[in-house]
Amino acid sequence: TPSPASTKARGLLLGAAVGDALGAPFEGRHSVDGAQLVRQERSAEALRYTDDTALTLVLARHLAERRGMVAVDEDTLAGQLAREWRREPWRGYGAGSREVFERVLAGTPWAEASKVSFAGHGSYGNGAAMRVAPIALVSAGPTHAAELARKSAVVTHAHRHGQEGAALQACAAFLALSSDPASPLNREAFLGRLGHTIEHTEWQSRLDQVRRLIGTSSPTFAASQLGNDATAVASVPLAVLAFLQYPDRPAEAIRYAIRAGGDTDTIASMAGALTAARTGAQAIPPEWLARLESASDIGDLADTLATRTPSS
Ligand code: 8NA
Ligand code: MG
Ligand code: MG
Ligand code: MG
Repeated sequence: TPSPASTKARGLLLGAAVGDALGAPFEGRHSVDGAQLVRQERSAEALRYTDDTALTLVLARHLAERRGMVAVDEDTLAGQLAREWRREPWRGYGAGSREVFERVLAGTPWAEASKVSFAGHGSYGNGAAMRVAPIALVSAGPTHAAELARKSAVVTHAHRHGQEGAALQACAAFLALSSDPASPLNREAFLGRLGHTIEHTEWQSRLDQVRRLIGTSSPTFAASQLGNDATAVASVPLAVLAFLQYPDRPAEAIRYAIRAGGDTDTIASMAGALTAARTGAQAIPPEWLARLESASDIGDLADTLATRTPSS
């Protein structure tokens, strides 16, 4: 039998992948009705993941390879992310990220390449947050998770909000991973800890909105308040809310995120990572995992990372 750490690490990675793959067909829809989602859930077709999972796996392998070293090496990571995009460019990448990867592959240092997009402002898309969950597996605490997340984000997302979104998701993933699924999640303490780690005022007010929305059963109403697009500020808070609505039921958290519409694959991926990091992979519907592309390799990678000890 797998160790509890391994089960949770598998939950984190497989939850991210299955949320991405289930949400992908609906990306960009205003909202998703229950019947459409049920059809997708009951189909026998393979569940194909997108850029979210592809880059999450790059970061996970990066962390696994760096056992005994500084956890995140920006130069190495930038090249690895860019080469993954070149290997499978059809996975549905954001325009800003594609631009950065092109420049990195052409030899421009990431620090320069990441600043070119969006008229020199850098990206505040959710592309750094969508791939960040594995950071939680090598972090010593929530503050450390946020620090490592920012390091992993900056190689593609020069804008502060792109980095803070990654810090928030990594911190949430750390707290979910270290929470005991045998006792009810203390939502107030969870949000308090997130607010303590992510100090930027814009993000503080998003977390306050999340707190007020707990218990809101309508995902479309939650999306109208928090946003559901491909920017970090308008997607990571909704993923955290989906987790807080259903901290013990990965399938329900993923469904909530998808029914909210918008950037469905990314928000469901982030929500799936959080929820299944808390519950462990056994709480993900086995029929979903049976359809998931590369599920066995993803599980193996999670096992490797589960034995990785925190480092700097
Ligand atoms: P990105 O850097 O292109 O950012 C995503 C989007 O955020 C951009 O397309 C812009 O709309 C917006 N944005 C980011 N920074 C700025 C800025 N400085 N000024 C104005 N607008 C800005 O790519 P990324 O890797 O951060 O994005 C990840 C997303 O792309 C995920 O959803 C992923 O699944 C993929 N994707 C998204 C969609 C969608 O939302 N419909 C479609 C295909 C792919
Ligand atoms: Mg995607
Ligand atoms: Mg997306
Ligand atoms: Mg295997």
